[in-house]
Order: sequence, then structure tokens, then C-alpha cells
Amino acid sequence: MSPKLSACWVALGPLLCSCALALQGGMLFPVETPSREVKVLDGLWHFRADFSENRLLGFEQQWYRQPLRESGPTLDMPVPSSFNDITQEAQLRDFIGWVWYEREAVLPQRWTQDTNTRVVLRINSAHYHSIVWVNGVHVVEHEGGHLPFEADISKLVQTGPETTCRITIAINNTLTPHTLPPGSIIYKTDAPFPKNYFFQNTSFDFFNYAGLHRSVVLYTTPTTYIDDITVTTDVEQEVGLVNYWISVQGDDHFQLEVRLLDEDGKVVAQEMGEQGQLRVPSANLWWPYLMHEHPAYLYSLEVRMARTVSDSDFYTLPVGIRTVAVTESKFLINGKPFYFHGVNKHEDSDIRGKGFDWPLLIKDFNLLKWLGANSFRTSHYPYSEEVLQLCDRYGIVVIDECPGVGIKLPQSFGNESLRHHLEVMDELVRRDKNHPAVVMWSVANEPASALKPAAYYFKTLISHTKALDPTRPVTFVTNEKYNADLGAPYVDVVCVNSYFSWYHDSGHLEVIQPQLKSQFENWYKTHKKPIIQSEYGADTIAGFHQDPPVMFSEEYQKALLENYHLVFDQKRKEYVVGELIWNFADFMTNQSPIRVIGNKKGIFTRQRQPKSAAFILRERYWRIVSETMDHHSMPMTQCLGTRPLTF
Ligand code: GCB
Repeated sequence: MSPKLSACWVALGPLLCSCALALQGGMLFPVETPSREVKVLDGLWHFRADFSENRLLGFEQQWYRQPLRESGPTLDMPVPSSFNDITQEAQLRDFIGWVWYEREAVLPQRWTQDTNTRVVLRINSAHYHSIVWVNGVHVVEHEGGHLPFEADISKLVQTGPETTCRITIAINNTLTPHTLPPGSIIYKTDAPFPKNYFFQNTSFDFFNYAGLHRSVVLYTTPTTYIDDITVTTDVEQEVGLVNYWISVQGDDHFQLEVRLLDEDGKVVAQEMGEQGQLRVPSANLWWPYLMHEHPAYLYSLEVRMARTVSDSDFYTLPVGIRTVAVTESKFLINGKPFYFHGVNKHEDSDIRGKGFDWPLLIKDFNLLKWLGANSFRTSHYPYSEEVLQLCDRYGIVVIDECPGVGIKLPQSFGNESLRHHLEVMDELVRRDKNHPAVVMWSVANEPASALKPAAYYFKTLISHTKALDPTRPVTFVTNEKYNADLGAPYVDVVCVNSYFSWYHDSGHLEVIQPQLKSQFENWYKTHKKPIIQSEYGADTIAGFHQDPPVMFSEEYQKALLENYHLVFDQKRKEYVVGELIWNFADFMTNQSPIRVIGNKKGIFTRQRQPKSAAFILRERYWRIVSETMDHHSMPMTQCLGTRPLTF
């Protein structure tokens, strides 16, 4: 690494070591209950990018010590949002280094005066490396975007009559060969480049948006509190089994009461104690969308921790009872074959970049419903918790992917990278383990898995993930050759990406069928595992038409899809268990001669308008539903007439 940026990381050396701190304890989603309050700090924050040559001026001048406006000019920056596309400055769009966010929060008096109240600051996603101060005091730091981290700030805010606190967050979007995703900074020192010129090199195909991408939240719990809940489910004949483990922090003396309520609010099982099993006779199972007349059935697990009558903590967790299993050729949900007909997505939209946005989210779910999609992969990083909550409620099945994308360099397979990757899986599993919609973990996308160290790397990573969660299969998504991939022996399901007639044999649609057939046959013969076509697609500029089809026209995207579908239809009778189009919507990438204002492989535009291919896919997905319904418990007419169409 160049001395300049390494200085920036070295300067943080001692702080980086404390990352593990962020891993202790649970990471329950903040909800309001009779014992908990939540204050969401969405809105305008003060913002400054540190354009100084070494990007360290903010640390040298300790910008966190006083209000940010006192150390120089600030911008108004909306949170949640990426900062990149908010202004007219290309310099800020492409900025690499530290940016500073700050705002004051007014706290209810009870929070600052009642020392039996624990006040927690939670950052739901800050990309990439963050350091947080409250009233100028360092409280936490975290490496990696997309996953939440927290700090208990009770002591800092319970010091006197003051009821405001100043939150300062410094965020650095610099990637190194050991971050996830990896990247590197390239310095251009030869003459024709401007002075001190550098840029960030990455091997992934989406814009490295940065900033406070999700809400920053303050919430309270009592000082003795429910820290974590883990639920796994099983089914024995008609009886649903809900196994639970609860951890309480703060004191050893408490009682725990656990009740499971059905959708009508009726208590169907209850238990006492930190761990146990709830048995639900004639359980309503959690079924995927379009697989059952009443999909996505959710029970509520009400947990009450009590020390005394007036000192209790409450938390309610939605619970879906379902099983997941993989055989040599099938993916089973509740013992029935499940076929993934869905999409790959990105968290991406105009202006807000990767910033969380409710209207966009609900629009996307309505489009999935319209399409008849039953699943998606969180390509190529964990999506917001709100997304997973909606998937639980709607029955949309999720392959939950970590940010292991673009792992191409040999040094990204070393111990330092592996250690971080294992930590990220800890954080991901801890956050998402209780979502019934999540049916499989994906530990990476298209790594250089034919490199020698990949065998040990993926063996370790996958066995670690299975140890964290023995109830779900684990995969990574490959584009290596079936006989060269050193990670494939360790996955439960083969997820393979291919772009026949696009990146290979460009323009030759006629190669798709024979090449795809042999792709499937080779992978199956070698590994004897179910296969998902985890990406396929073609860039298409909405409104470009050409017949006979040529690349980038809507006709070409349609024809490419249709050729793939013919082979899927043969092979899904055997061992192909899913097809996920690349991509749900157009999305922003780095500038490049093969990208026309971003990647255009969406079946919807970035503004969520359908291209012709969306109608092809819609017709197909609904046809698959009508065919497979016959094999399941309900007739299609019932399915169309009731809940699935309205969620
Ligand atoms: C891939 C990658 C994805 C890219 C896509 C493409 O294989 O997994 O991130 O965006 O191809 O369009 O090139």
C-alpha cells in the first residue's frame, strides 16, 4: 500500500484493534416495547469531506471535540443517504478518504436522569470504516458497511442537567486488499497525471457509495435487559418446535417468561427460563409466497424478563416455523421441493445511492409481487433489516450474502482477510439468524476460487458459518470452471453465474443452449449437488430496439432470456433448483467503456420502469407457479384469489 494511505490506516492502528468489541453481545433490532423507547435520527446532518492531502486533517485538528461548524464550513447532508450524488461536485462523488457527519440529538429527560435506563446509540450501516464520538468522547468504531454496530452511551449522557448530545461520525470509504469488499488505492506519480493523483481500484461492479446508508438510532433498555434471542424451528409430524435461547445482561437475578402467540393473539405455547422448546400442535408453517394459500405465517415470541414487578424488559420477535433441507438434487422448504424463481438486487437508486428509502422498498416489493418472484439474493452485501422483515412478512425467500465480492487478489486469501471475513459472518449471522425468510448464507460472490489458497479459505469460512448456524445451508456464488473451483467441494448448493452470448461469444445467441446444458451437466456430474443459476442476463438500454436482435436492444435481452429458459425448463426436472435474473433493476457502477451510466442488465430501469424482458419473466414465473402449485397443497385458483396477490 502506498505510504500516504497506509499512514491513514496506521494512524488508526490502535483503534482498529478494538473492532472485536463491536461483536460482543446481541444485535436485536431496536423496537418500541413497554420497556424500550426508540428515537430515529433521520434528517439533515452537518457534513464535511476532509479534502486535505493526507485526509487526516480532521484527526489532527480533532474535529470531534467541538461542533463541526466551528472547524470550517459544513454541508447539509441527508441521512440515510450516500453522500456521493447529493451535490453537483464530481470531487465529492468520487471522494476517497474520511468524511465527517455530525448532529445534535435532544434526549427525553428520563433518559438522561434515570440511571436505571440504558441509552444505546446504534448505527445501522456506515460505509466503510467508522469512528464515533459522543460529546467529543470516542465511543465505538466499526469496520465494514451494511451491518449495524452499537455503543452504550448511558454514562456519557447521564452526567448532569444536559439533555442534548452531539454525535460525530467519521467514515472512511477506503478499501484495502483485506477489507470486504477488497480494493486498493493506486497512486499515479508519473508526469502526465495531476499532482498527488490517486484512485481506488476495485474488482466489483457497483459504485462504492458511502456515508450513513441507514438510520442512526438512539434507543433505551432497562439496565438489566434482554440482550439476544436465538430461535431455531423444526417440525415433528404436525407439531411445530420452536427452540429458543435468550441472553440477559446486567444482572444474574431475573425471571424469564416466554410466550408464543398466533396471528390472532392467542397464546399457543409458553415456557420459563433462558432456553427451552415451545411445542405448537397443528402449527401453521411459514411458507414462501405462492407456495401456499396462507404464506408467511408469523407467530410472535413475547419475551418478558423481570427482576421485580416494576423492573422488567420486554421484547417481541416474529417467528416463522419452517424447515430447510438440501438433498443431492433438491432444495426443500418444509419438506417440499422449492424452486427459486427470482432476482438479484442491489440497494441502489437515483440521488440517494445506497441510502435506505421506504417508498423505493415498497415499490420493489410490489414489483416482485407483480413479477411472481418468490426469492432474491442480497447481491452483494447484507441489505437493511427492514428488507428482511418484509421478506418474512411477505414470504419472499432470501439468499443472504455477505460483502465478500471481488475477492480476486492472492493477498485477499491470507489470514488477515480470512480473519475479517469470519468476523463479518459472525456479524451477519448474529443480525439475521432469526429471519425465516433467510434460507441460505452466501459467503462470497465470484471469488478467484481456482487459486490455491481458496481451498483452505472456503473450507474454513464455510465450516465457521455452519458452526454459527447449523440450520441453514451455505454457499458462495462462482463463475469458475466446474473442475477448477477449489471452494465448491464445501458448498451445499452450487450457485453458478454465466453470461453466454454476452461476455463470451458476444452477440451469438445460438451458443446459449449447448453451453448452458454442458455447464449444468458438468457441474452436476462433478459435485452431485443442486444447482442455482445465480446470475444470467444482458445489458439493455430501455427504448433501444433492433430486430433481428443486437446486443443492448430490448429484443436481445428478451431473446437471451428465452434461450436460457429453454434449458432451465429441461434441467429443473432434474437438479436445477433456481434461476435468479441479473438484475432486478439497472444500477450505478464505476465509469468504464463497457458501462453506459451504470450496469443496464436490469429488467427494470433504475427508476423501476419495466423493459420488455420484465414481461417475459413475469409470464414465465407465473407459469412456473401454476405448474408447481399442482404438486403442492393448494389449487392455483385459490392462490390467485386470496392472500398472495395482496400480500
Ligand atoms: C457478475 C457479477 C455482478 C456484475 C455482473 C455483470 O458476474 O457478479 O456483480 O454486475 O456480472 O453485469 O457484469
